[in-house]
Amino acid sequence: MFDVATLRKDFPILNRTVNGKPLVYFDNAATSQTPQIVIDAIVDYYSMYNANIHRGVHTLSQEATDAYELARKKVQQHFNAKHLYEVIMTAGTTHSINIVATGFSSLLNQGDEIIVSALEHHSNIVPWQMLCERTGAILKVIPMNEEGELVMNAYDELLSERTKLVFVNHISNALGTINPIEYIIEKAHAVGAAILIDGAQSCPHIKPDVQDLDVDFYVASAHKLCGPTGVGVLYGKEEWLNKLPPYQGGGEMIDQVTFEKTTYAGLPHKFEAGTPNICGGIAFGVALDYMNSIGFDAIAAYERELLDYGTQQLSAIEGLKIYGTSEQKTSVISFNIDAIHPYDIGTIVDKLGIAVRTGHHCAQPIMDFYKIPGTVRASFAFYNTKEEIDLLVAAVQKAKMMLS
Ligand code: C6P
Repeated sequence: MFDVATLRKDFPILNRTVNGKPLVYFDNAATSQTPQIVIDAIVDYYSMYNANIHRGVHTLSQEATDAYELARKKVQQHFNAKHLYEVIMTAGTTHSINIVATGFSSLLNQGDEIIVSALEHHSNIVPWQMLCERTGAILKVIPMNEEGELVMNAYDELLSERTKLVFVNHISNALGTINPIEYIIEKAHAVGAAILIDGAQSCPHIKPDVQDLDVDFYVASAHKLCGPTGVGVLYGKEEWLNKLPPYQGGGEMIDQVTFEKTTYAGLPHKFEAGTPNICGGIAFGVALDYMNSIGFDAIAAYERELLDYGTQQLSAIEGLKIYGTSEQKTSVISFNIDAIHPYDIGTIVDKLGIAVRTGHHCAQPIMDFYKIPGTVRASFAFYNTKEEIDLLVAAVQKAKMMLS
């Protein structure tokens, strides 16, 4: 039974005030809040078994190693990866993408083509541009339409035997559009291209099944789904991870080291040089357990209600324009009012205790498409309520009055 009032009690931060008002946290697409059970796991790690992993025979190191590897197992189960060693623990989505983009330097030739989409976050644009600079590959872009959807027949036309890689986000961070990734994956494979899906924004709302999707790489960050910052996942199919060279050299990623030659460890350690974010990894596993205990179907259904209510209420404000109006979208509302600058609205609603993100949301090409400097973005999570949306609507109305 999904009960938002009960769930809210899991999040201590939701009890605080900001500028003398109860906090209304609508910046969930930037980072989600942390339930007590995840905070407890972090405290427990540093209080009871803080030690380096995979290295020591002592009890603390064994306990930390077991807890960290259990977290990897939870990630494997959550994403339904076929093998445990296909789960690379990383510092987050950006790190995961860079491992793949750097690795492909040795697999691409001049004139090969890479396809990204117009809806990407800078994390899924810049590493591929850098890859093109290194290899002479050419970047192609799937265009978007006014509703903030990708134009699929244009994608079909971009694909050819020259296409080696396709990179698309599952859900757009700036607009909330859910992209048709099943179609995108199938078409990429039909021309023999590898495909990476950026799941940074989908993972808080959807439980992806990487085997069912038949995706080559899927990446995500723990902090978007109730986990800590600085930890994330790179899922890769075994065959692709074996083809890619290591990203960084260092401890734990080796088999044998001599000054003449070094051989590398197998998967997943080949991509995990140095001491990882041990505590973060363990807490990531706990966060996944927490989200799964609520259930992603229940989360998606409730967030859809919030999205529909928020869209209806905000649309009623005269002069307010919502960017991203696809039927297939998640609980993100990006908007502007007349010519008022989004920062000004964001600053006023913050004075009323409401946290939204303003600006280009690390997705400047989307802002260029709409010819705007940025938007106000309210992004809802399963612990938000319709009453909080009412407070946002009132605050935006007030901001409009003050700034018009
Ligand atoms: N988007 C937002 O406010 P990191 O920072 O590595 O955890 O995630 C990067 C990233 C990659 N792809 C997408 C689709 C994203 O949304 C993000 C992070 C946040 O929209 C912070 S910029």
